[in-house]
Amino acid sequence: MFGRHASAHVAWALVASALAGCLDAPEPVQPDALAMETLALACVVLPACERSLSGPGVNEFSVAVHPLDPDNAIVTANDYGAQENPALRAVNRLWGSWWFTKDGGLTWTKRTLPGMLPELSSSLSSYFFVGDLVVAFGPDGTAYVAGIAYSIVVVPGVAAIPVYRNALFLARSTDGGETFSEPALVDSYHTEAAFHDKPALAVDAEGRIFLVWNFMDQGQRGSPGDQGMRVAASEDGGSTWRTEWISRNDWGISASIAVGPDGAVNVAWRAYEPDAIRFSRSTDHGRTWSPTVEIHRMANLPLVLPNTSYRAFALPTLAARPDGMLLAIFPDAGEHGDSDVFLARSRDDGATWTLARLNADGTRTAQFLPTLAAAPDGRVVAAWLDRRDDPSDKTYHLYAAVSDDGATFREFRVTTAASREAGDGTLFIGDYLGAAIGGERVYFAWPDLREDGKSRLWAGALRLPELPR
Ligand SMILES: [Ca+2]
Repeated sequence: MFGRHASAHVAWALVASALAGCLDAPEPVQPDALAMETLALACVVLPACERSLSGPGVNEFSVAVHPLDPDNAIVTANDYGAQENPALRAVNRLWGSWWFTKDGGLTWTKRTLPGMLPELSSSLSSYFFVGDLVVAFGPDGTAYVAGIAYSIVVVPGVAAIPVYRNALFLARSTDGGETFSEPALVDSYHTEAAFHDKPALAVDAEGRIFLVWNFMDQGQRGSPGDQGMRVAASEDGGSTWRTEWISRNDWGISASIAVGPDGAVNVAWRAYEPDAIRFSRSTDHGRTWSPTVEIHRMANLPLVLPNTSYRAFALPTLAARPDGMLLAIFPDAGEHGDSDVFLARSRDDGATWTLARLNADGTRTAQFLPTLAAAPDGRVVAAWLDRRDDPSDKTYHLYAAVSDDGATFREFRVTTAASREAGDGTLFIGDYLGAAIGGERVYFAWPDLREDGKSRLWAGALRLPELPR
């Protein structure tokens, strides 16, 4: 999601949170009976369970696993670490990179999207910033990476009128992430008023590609209410797209897609008016969408967590089990007002949801940036950043929880060392992290501050049979 370079949009989000809190402040949610036990996991005996993959300035991770080769996984990220390089800083570029492994997470290789250096021609060359990369595999093992590209440019001959340029793009890989095709633009706008943000990407069992994002138009071009969640669907590998609204006149952000066992496309997102997690569903491959369902009305969780300077958006991740159960994970203020991780489950295609707190610690520390992944056999793994081990509520570990049935979870700590306290007041650790399951492996990618208080990409893989049972 846009980071430090879109302050106006961040301000929107802040204002939205504050307004929603004033107008409608529901009671903190009460957990239902979700069985949970906390167990220790000896990460040190699993050689691929934590690896530092980057220098500082890398954040916002997406993970996908090859459906036919669980040793092959791809992680994507905002590679703001490019600013550590004086040559790249000179051309004022913030770009995106990906890392791939073909040995189950023991070794990773980094590649950067084309177009970062202006002299290297690419469809992205005319943009200054690339971000919010998201990765997914299709059923045949083709990998896709999508993201947003944007810039403010001055049109020659039209004085100094800035034109906001913003696009969604998609690239594909047929070699497990070693190379990606030239990115193709899926949708683009040239106006100060419109902005695409935070795409989600999914491929169904027939190879159809779905890209969902939040479209914002501040009203100079279209009607004041011309914003909401949009979907682009492709049935030919990304050559052509059909674009529809999922919701309109709906101020939201950060969609998550889960294709169900029946082929239905399920989408959840964070809405701001009112402050809620919302849901819609398509049973015709993205052509039409159900009326919006509210999964959960948010309590008053501050955007910036106490005791640290980094923001932690309350964003949902959606997953579908093979029995049709839908699960949505997101943080919210718990019984004591601190941040907790909640899991909402639906057994009726998203019509109704039951809510439970997932983290089972007895502290009042923050649990935040949760994500969720479901395996074809029905197992579910959740992961989040967790400060329970630091009584001062400043440093965090990566925690995870595994379930066979979506109802009974066993939580455990993944990392062997805590993050350090954030190095400075401007730290941006990203708005989300990643997890994905393939075969017997679950991969995680998270922002880690343990080395020097700066955020780096760490990734790891665990074998599902070795997780607590
Ligand atoms: Ca908490």
